[in-house]
Amino acid sequence: MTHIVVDPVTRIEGHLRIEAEIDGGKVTDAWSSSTMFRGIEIILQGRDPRDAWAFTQRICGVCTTVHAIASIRAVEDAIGAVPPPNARVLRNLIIAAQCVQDHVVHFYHLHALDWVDVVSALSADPGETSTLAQSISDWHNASATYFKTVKERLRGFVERGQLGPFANAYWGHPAYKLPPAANLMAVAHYLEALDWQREFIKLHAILGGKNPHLQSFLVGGMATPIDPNSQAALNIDTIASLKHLIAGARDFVSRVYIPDLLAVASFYKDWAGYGAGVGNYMVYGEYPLTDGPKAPKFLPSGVIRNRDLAHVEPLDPQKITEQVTHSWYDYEGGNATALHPSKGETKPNYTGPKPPYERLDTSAKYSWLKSPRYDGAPMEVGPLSRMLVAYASGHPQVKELVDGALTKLGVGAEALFSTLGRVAARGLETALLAEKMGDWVDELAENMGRGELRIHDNDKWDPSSWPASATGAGFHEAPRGALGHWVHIENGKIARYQCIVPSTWNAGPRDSQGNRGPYESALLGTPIADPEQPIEILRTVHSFDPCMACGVHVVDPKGRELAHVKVR
Ligand code: NFE
Repeated sequence: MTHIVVDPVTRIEGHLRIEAEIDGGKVTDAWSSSTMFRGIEIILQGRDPRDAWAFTQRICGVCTTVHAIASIRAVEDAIGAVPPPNARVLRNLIIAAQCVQDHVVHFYHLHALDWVDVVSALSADPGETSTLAQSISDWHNASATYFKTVKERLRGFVERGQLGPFANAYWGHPAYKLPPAANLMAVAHYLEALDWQREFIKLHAILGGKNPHLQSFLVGGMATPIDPNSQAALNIDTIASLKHLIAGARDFVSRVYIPDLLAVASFYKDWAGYGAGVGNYMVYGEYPLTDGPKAPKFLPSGVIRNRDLAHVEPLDPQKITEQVTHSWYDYEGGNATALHPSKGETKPNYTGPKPPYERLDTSAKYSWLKSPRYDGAPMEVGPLSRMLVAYASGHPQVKELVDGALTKLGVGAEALFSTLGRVAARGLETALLAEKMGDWVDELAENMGRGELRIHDNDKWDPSSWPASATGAGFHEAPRGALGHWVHIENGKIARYQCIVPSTWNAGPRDSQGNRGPYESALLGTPIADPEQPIEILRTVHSFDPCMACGVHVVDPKGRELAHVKVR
């Protein structure tokens, strides 16, 4: 038996440590630990709830926007504000753009190098790469000359020793299966995707002033004026710009990302047999299609247990709890307690070893993440959960996309419960949203056309219109999954604030019953060819798209450093 430590896991946001037992060439047990602390809930106490979004949005620069959205929804729920249709549409566009850009960046820049051997690309024949590229897509950059240029550019990086993001990987590892021609194609698209994502996210600059950390959110609506006759407002020119950017996204996703995804997946079909995890999937739902708290959503909410696609349970947020049995926090009522987030507590108490340390004591507390549970059970959240709940709920576009991909890969629906399924679901969701965004731009244009220019519910802006004591919850589907913020307001000020972020659901430690979290479960059975180079662990962990930054904020309310963690 070998005990291995991967710390820090790179090509993620934030600080994650994985420890695993390897026996007989397979992972037999695993532990997931976030090694930094988030204190944003503490920072928010006593502040104006209308400002909370600006603080919470800073939880993360990768899933920028998401904590702002969850925050304004939580406060709106507490005070009874209902954003007008334009605010809903603008938010849907901002949320979908975030998801599309984030998923493309994840596939190419955070995850592809687990599957694509960059060094092997140097031995590719550009003519072969051109033939391959043209066989899977009609994307314009596909000539032998183009791929020759990319190869030379790559060789230049290597010869000058400027490998940058390509440095220190497990190049040449036997688990890499793509032929050199496919590796070169993927490297070319890695570089193209860098340019593409920078261009596409201008959509956020148009609707939010900048990216990351958009500035146009407002409790009760949005702060972006709409007026077809004003150059100082969102107008007809804006509609044209949005349409242009969305058309570019559809083009890149359908002609580069999806063909690459299917091509790469076809070499790694064995990964449809690894990485399933807890088999429970939870979705809050996203993209309200009408206004008000009961609005139907483009992606439905629901819970699937034990991989049973025949049953989607309605979601009941009252069943959500967090435990700290294995987390560096204390609960007043004792550490075996499970607290609903509306009653949640954030009392950090680091009892782990002094860093740097060889090994965590996983029988005790071992992570800064809490263990969220739904009805007592661990839940996977994210694109796979969203696609599964939509698929099992009979969502026509999702069914078409999922069935199409399964047929192309020649695998059955059970392949979805895997590392490969997670990667594929993210791509399919990107295609779905790039397509759907056009409808919201049309809705915005129609609203402008008929003089519906409202962007804000002013009735609830003044705190004197609020009850003295109010509680609310804001739910959102962030790129990495179900995100919830819970707020309690007393006399116009925040008395309690709790966030449960997607990566907490997925990367959290064992609970009081000893049940593993989703990462920990997903790693069981993963084959490890070489414990010194555990690329297979990275494949499964990266397939969730970890973001520990959502779990990191190392200052207390006075701005002092609370903990300094040095990772070996
Ligand atoms: Ni910081 Fe995030 C997303 C949130 S964490 S990336 O998506 O919320 O899982």
